Amino acid sequence: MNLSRRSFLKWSATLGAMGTGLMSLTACSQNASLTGGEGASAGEQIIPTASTQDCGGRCLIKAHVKDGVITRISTRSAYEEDEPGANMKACLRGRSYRKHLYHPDRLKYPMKRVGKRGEGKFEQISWEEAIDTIATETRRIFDQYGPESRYCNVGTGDTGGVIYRMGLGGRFLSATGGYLPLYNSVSMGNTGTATPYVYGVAATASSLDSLKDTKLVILWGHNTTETIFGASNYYFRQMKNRGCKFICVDPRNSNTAVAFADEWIPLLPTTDNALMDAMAHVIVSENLHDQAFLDQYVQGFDEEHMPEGVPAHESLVSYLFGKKDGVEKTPEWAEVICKVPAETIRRIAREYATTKPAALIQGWGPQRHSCGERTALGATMLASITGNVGVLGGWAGGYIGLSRKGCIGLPDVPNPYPGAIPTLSWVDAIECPEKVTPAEGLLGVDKLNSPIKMLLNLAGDFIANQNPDINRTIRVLEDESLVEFIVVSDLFMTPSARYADILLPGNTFFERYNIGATWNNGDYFILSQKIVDNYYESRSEYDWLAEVADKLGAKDVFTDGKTEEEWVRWIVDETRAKYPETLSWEELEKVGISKFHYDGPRVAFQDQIEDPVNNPFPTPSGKIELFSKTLYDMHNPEIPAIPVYVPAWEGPEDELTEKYPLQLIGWKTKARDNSTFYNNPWLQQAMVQEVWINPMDAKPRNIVTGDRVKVFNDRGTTMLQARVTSRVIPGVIAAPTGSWFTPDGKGGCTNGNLNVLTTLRKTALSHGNTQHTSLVEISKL
Ligand SMILES: Nc1nc2c(c(=O)[nH]1)N[C@H]1C(S)=C(S)[C@@H](COP(=O)(O)OP(=O)(O)OC[C@H]3O[C@@H](n4cnc5c(=O)[nH]c(N)nc54)[C@H](O)[C@@H]3O)O[C@H]1N2
Ligand SMILES: Nc1nc2c(c(=O)[nH]1)N[C@H]1C(S)=C(S)[C@@H](COP(=O)(O)OP(=O)(O)OC[C@H]3O[C@@H](n4cnc5c(=O)[nH]c(N)nc54)[C@H](O)[C@@H]3O)O[C@H]1N2
Ligand code: SF4
Ligand SMILES: [Mo]
Repeated sequence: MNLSRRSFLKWSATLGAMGTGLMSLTACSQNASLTGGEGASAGEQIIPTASTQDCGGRCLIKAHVKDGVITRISTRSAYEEDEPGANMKACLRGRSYRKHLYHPDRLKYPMKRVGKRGEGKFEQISWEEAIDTIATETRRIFDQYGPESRYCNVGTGDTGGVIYRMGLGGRFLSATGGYLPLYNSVSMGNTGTATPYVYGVAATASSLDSLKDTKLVILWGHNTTETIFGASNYYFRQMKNRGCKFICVDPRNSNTAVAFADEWIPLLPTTDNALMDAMAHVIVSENLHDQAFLDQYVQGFDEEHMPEGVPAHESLVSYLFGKKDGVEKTPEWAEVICKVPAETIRRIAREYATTKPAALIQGWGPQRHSCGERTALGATMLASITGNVGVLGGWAGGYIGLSRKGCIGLPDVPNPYPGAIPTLSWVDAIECPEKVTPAEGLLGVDKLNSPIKMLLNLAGDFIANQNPDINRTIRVLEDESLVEFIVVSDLFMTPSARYADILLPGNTFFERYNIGATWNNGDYFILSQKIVDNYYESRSEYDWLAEVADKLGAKDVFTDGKTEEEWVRWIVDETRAKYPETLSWEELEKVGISKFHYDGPRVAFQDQIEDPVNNPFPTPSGKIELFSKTLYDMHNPEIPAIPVYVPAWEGPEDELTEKYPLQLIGWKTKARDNSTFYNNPWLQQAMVQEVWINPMDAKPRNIVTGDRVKVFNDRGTTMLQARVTSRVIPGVIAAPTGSWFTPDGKGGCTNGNLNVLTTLRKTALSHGNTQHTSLVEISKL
C-alpha cells in the first residue's frame, strides 16, 4: 500500500509509543490551552467528552491525553453520586473506547473495489480520485435514473449525535437533486406507528423523574441494564432502594431481571397479548378496573362506549368474556399459549390493578416481532383499564419517546423527491421495485419509476450484518447490474464494507466535534470534543461530502457556509438562545455536560386527564381509543381494532413449528452497540457469542454447554457455541445480535450472526421490523 508519508510517520509513532511513554504528537490546538484537570498527572490533560454511539446512554468520558495521544479513559468515579437525570458513568464499552480508536485494523485510506463485489478485494486510491468518482457516479445515476434511484441506508453508528452520518448522506443527496428516503425506525417503528391509533400521538412517555412514588414497575421486555435508555437505571436503582417492586416479563432472565426484579416471568415470544388479555380478564372479572376512568376517557372498553357504525360484541369486555367467539380469555386459556402459569397471571393482574400508581414499561424487544404493533398496544390497554394514564407515577405505554427539552438540530435541506419507503423495503426496491407499492408502505408516490441504483452507507452495517435475511441481500448486491454504485464509509472492514465499490475511512467521535444527546429525556447533553487528529487519512464524512457537493455545484446548500465544527458551535448557540441555562462553548470545553432545567416531572396526557373538555386526546373520538374504528375499518386480521392476541406468523402456533420447533430471539448486548465494537479485544473478553438453550431443549438434542452448534431454517445457518441454561424459557433459544457475518460460502455464517436466519417480511400496519421472530432448529455440529 502506498502510504502517505506524513500520516504513516505520525500514526506509527503513536501506535508504537502507546504504553511506552514515548509520545511524539501534539494535542489538538483547540485544547492545547487546557492544562491538567482534576486528578491529572504531570504533562497530562484530562478532556471531557462523550461518544455519539447509538447506545441509549450518554456518559461523561474523561480522555487522559499526553502529547496528543489518549493514554487512558476514565469516567465519573464509582464513588461519585449519580445526579438526577443523568446516567453519566461510562459502561464497559465506554471504558474500552481507546481500543476502538487505536485499533490496528482501522481503515486508513480511501479504497476502490478491484475484485467482484463482495469479494473483499480493494486497492488504495487518493482522496481526489475517491471524490471525483463519487461526484461522477452521483451525477450519472441521477441523470440516467432520476432521484429515486439514490438511497442512503440505515446507519446508526453515530445517531447518538445531533449531527449524524446517515443524516449527512441524506442532506447531500437532497442538495444534489433528491433521493429516495426511508421512514420507520428500524428500532421501534412498530410501536411508533401503532401508538397514535390509541392516543393520537406517538411520543407518549412520561419523564423518569415522574416515577418517584411509583410502587410497582413491570419491565416488559425492557433490559435497561444493557440497553440503558437514558437515565432509566439511575431512577430504577433509587426506586428499588425505596422499596418499589419490580417484575420482569421476558423470555430470558435478562441482566435487568437479575439486577432489579423481585420476580421474573418467562413467556414465549409473540404471546405477550395472551398474557395481557388474561390479566385484563382477571382485572375486569374481579372488578379491579377503573370504571370511572374508562367511562370518561376511553372508547371501546364496553358495549356502552363504542363508536357509531360498529356491530355488537366488538368491545374489549365482549372479547374477554367470549361474547363473539365463545372463548373466555381466562388465565387457563392464556397459560396454554404463553406458558405463564394461570395462578401467576392472576397474582400479577391483581397486583398491577391494586397497586396505585403502577408503571408497566415496555422495551422495544417485544415489538421487533411479526406481531409487534399489537404487543405495543397491549401495554396501552392495561394502562387504560387500570387508570394509569395521565397520573403521576403511572405510565401510558407506547413509544418511550419524550421531548421536554433538547438541542436544536441542523435545519433541513428539503428533498425535492416526494416518495419514501419503509426501512426494510430497500432490497425489494433494488430487485423488484414494482412490488414496492402503496399497499406495501410506499409513501408520497404511486410507484417507483426506477430501482435503487446507488447506495450510500455511512456509519452503518445494514448491508450485510444488521439487516434481515443477509443471504438474500448479498445475492442481490453481488449482481453488479442491479445496484451500480455503493459507497461505504466506516472505521473497519465490516461485513457490509466488503460490498463497497468505494470504501472510505471514517473518523471517530474523538476526531471531530459533535453534541452527544441522551435518549428518553434530553435532560442533558455533552460536548463531544475533537481530542486527537484524524487517524491516518481518515476523514469526517461531512468534509468529503462537502467536497463532492462542491463538484456538483451544491456546496453552499450542503454546508450553508459552515464547517462541521461551526455547525456544532451553532447548535450550542441556538440551544442557548432557546434555553438560557445551556452552558457556553467555553464552559462545555471544560466540564462537558450541560443540564436542562425543568419545572417538574412531565406526565404524559396529564392535561387530557385533568381537563378533558379543553384538552381532548388528538384521536378521532377525542378519547383513548382502546377500540380504534380506523383499525376496525381496515379489516386486517393481524391488526384488530382492539389489541388482543392473534397467533403470530413464525410464532409458537405456526405450523412451521413442525419443521422448525424453536423460537429464536436476539438481544442487545453490553459488549457491543449493535455490531459496533464487535472487534474490540477487551469487549470480546467480556462476552462470548453463544446461544442460550434451556436444558429441556438441550437434552434431547445431546447439547451441552460449550458445544459448537448450528442454528438453521430455510433462510440460512449460523454456527456458534451453546450455553445450556434455565435463564431462557423452554421452546426458545436466544443469542446476542451484532456478531460479524462470516460466510462459509454455503449460506452459513461461522460466527453466530443471527441475520442469516431473520426475515425481510414486515409487520402488517407499519411495514416494520420483525427481526426477533424466526423459527429455527438447532443441532450439534
Ligand atoms: N448495550 C447495548 N445497548 C443498546 C444497544 C446495543 O446494541 N447494546 N442498541 C441500542 C439500540 S439501536 C436499540 S434500538 C435499543 C433496543 O432496545 P430493545 O429493543 O429494548 O432491546 P432488545 O435487547 O432487543 O430487547 C429487550 C428485551 O426484550 C426481550 N424480548 C424479546 N422478545 C420478546 C417478546 O416477545 N416478549 C417479551 N416480553 N420480551 C421479549 C429480550 O429478551 C430482551 O431482554 O437498545 C439500544 N441500547
Ligand atoms: N437480528 C437482529 N438484527 C438487528 C436488530 C436486532 O434486534 N436483531 N436490531 C436492529 C436495530 S434496532 C438497529 S438500530 C440496527 C443497527 O444497525 P446499524 O445501523 O448497521 O448499526 P451498527 O451495527 O452499530 O453499525 C454501525 C457501523 O458504523 C460504524 N461506525 C461507528 N462509529 C462510526 C463513526 O463515527 N463513523 C463511521 N464512519 N462509522 C462508524 C461501525 O464500525 C459499524 O460498522 O440493527 C438492527 N438489526
Ligand atoms: S456506550 Fe453508551 S452507555 Fe456505554 S459509555 Fe458510551 S455512552 Fe455510555
Ligand atoms: Mo436500534
